[in-house]
Amino acid sequence: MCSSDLILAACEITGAQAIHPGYGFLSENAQFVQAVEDHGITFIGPTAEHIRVMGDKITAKETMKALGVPCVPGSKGGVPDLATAQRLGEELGYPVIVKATAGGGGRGMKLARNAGEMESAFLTARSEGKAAFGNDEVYIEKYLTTPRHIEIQVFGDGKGGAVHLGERDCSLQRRHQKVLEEAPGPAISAEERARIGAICADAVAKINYAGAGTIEFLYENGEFYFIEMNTRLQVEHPVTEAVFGVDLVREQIRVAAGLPMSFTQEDLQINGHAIEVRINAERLPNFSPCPGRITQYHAPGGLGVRMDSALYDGYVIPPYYDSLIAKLIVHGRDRTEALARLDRALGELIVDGVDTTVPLFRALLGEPAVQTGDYNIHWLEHWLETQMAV
Ligand code: MV4
Repeated sequence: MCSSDLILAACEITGAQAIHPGYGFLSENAQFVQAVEDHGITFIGPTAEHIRVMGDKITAKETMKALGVPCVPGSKGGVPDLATAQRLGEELGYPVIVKATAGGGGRGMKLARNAGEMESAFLTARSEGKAAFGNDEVYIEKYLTTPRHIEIQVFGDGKGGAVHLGERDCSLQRRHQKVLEEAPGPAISAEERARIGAICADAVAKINYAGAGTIEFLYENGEFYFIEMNTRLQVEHPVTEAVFGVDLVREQIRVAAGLPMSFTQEDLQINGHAIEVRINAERLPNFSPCPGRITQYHAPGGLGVRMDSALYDGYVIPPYYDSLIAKLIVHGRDRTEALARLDRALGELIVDGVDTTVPLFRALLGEPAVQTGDYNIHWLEHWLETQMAV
């Protein structure tokens, strides 16, 4: 039996009425959700159909565009052959990026900086899509050179009602793994937030979306460009919970139970600033996984400090999963206060026995670009390269 069959069997044996999928494994698996639906069990999240539409990046983009969401200029749907790809490259102007429709999160993407690179980018994206996802369909977009990654949190009641809970700036990434996330975005004004937030809430309301969702954008020169939608609650949702003072998991369960959301758009006001750092059991500078036994653990605390972790003295981090072992979320009246709390909380934290990414965050807090929020999606990888050189 596969894991989804085992989970359905467990529901039958225990009489569980609903499944909360978390944010990994099966949370965006349309087949699993279809099986849950077919068994008359409630999936705490969107329908299998919504997951399917957003899982295919071409249909996701077409859907969002039709709903009035601003998208990256690019091909209309899939690109069938190299000649079409080359024509699009000329039309859009290089650089362009070729993306596998079944990819996402950075997988199956190839950059073509000029016409000479198109053939290899097109063929590689197509064969990677085929090999990794069994789908060789690709699409092409204008490549944005120095954007931020800004994602809008949305929440739908499944009956045509929806709200947005502002944005998170998740630009600090390494190899498509987020390292630090914050809300609100340091570069986003209240007017921009209200405008793009309303567009997103309106879009998911029109498709009767149920539960938590994240609409991902690249943000450059004051413009938002849709790239993907995640149909799950995300790892970094606590920064949104902190600044809006809401429990998103509670809302997910309410909506799944057929209850209304416990707030309206007007109720949702941003209070202060929140930052999350992902503490991974990894050895710097290569970020190689570092599983093993925790010999000493002490969590930070106090006002505005949330430590989401299952660690304890003696806990053994297994080597089978990803290396995220804790999320430290700090909240302050403003960004400066949140940064100060982060610094203090990292100083209190003790995780002994394995290497962690804590020293990375201590170093990052000393960087002017981090202190001012003046970074983009490439800043961290550039910075790490300069650090290696010292
Ligand atoms: C892009 C892009 C530039 N232009 N699309 C990477 C992950 C996937 N979600 C989309 N990604 C990108 N798409 C266009 N048209 C640059 C990236 C990208 C990126 C995006 C967000 C955060 C970090 C990133 C790191 C490298 C590339």
